[in-house]
Amino acid sequence: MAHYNSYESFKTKKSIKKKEQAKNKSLVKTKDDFVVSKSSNYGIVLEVKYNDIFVIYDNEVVKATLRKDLNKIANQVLFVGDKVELIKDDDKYIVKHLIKRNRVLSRTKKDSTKLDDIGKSGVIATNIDIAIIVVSCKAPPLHPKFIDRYLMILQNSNIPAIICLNKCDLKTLEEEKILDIYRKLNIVVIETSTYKMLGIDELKKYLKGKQAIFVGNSGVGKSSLTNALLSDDSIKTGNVSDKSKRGRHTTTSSKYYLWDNNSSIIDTPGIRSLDVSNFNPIEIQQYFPEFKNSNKCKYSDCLHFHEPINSCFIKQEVINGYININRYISYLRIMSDILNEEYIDILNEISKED
Ligand SMILES: Nc1nc2c(ncn2[C@@H]2O[C@H](COP(=O)(O)OP(=O)(O)O)[C@@H](O)[C@H]2O)c(=O)[nH]1
Ligand SMILES: [Mg+2]
Ligand SMILES: [Zn+2]
Repeated sequence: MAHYNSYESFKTKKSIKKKEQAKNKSLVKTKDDFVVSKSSNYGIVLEVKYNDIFVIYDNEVVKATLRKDLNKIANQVLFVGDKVELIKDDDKYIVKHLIKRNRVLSRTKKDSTKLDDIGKSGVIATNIDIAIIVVSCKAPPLHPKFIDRYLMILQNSNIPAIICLNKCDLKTLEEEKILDIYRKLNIVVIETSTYKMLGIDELKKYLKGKQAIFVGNSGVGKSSLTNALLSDDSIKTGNVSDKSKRGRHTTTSSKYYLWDNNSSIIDTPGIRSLDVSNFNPIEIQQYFPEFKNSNKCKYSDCLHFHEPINSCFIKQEVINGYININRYISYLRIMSDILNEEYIDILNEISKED
């Protein structure tokens, strides 16, 4: 059966990956006493530039370095949003301890709460209370596939997420239709325009008192929204280059801003690819709540992929319109990335039945 073959090849890929991970692990081994479970006196990492760590501490930004005996490069060990304990040595600040992290956002699925697991796993930021998936109208255009991958990665890291459609001054019926899919899944969708200052107060309501992060492709308006929250023009925003309609890189590393008491926002650079290849194929459906009837498929391990239509209840629900076709296409794309198999034939077969 096709789905068994796929699963076997997935397992082989996974064992190669495990070996690579083991290699990375040994690279970043740190002293056991570096991570502590709590501390009442800590600062928050705003930015890490190679070995310079910028920390907001006692209401001011200080520059610190990593404890010498760790013998590590700071940007491999610490990330924006981390809570750190500092000591002062000859007027210089030194990071002595890292406080155990919560809800780590990284480009790939990984247990990055363990320091030694991090390596090159692509940690974006830590201790995130809420993530705002920012998308935009027109430039760059709105594609559900980005939203769906972010939702998966975020849910996997236990980070609550909302969707923010920016550039709503350019909104058409097309965007409305896509957003409806998510509203029906009970995901909060808000609309903003930094040009017309629309929706900013609503956005603030969701972010107040939280350590929040903007994620999304470059050019959607994350830095503009950050500016709007800060109510001054301290960050420079770039223009989308008209030729390609793709965003230009304007923020090169994640940055942390306090915009109100206890309310902070992390602005991230455009993240081109989210790697979902570490996910197990059978678990992907748990990130698609509308696949709730998958127990009605003939095979209990049905991946709703290459299985015949008459044995797969999910495919029938797609054909009957109970499951949105765009969401199913997202699902197929993700599965195709994980299993390294084409999905176009599956779509063709389904559209014949339609
Ligand atoms: N039409 C429109 N353009 C916007 C809006 N917000 C930002 N932009 C433009 O979108 C481009 C990218 O914005 P930027 O904040 O740098 O995006 P980032 O890459 O996600 O940080 C800039 O040219 C902004 O002027 C908006 O609400 N409406
Ligand atoms: Mg930016
Ligand atoms: Zn199925």
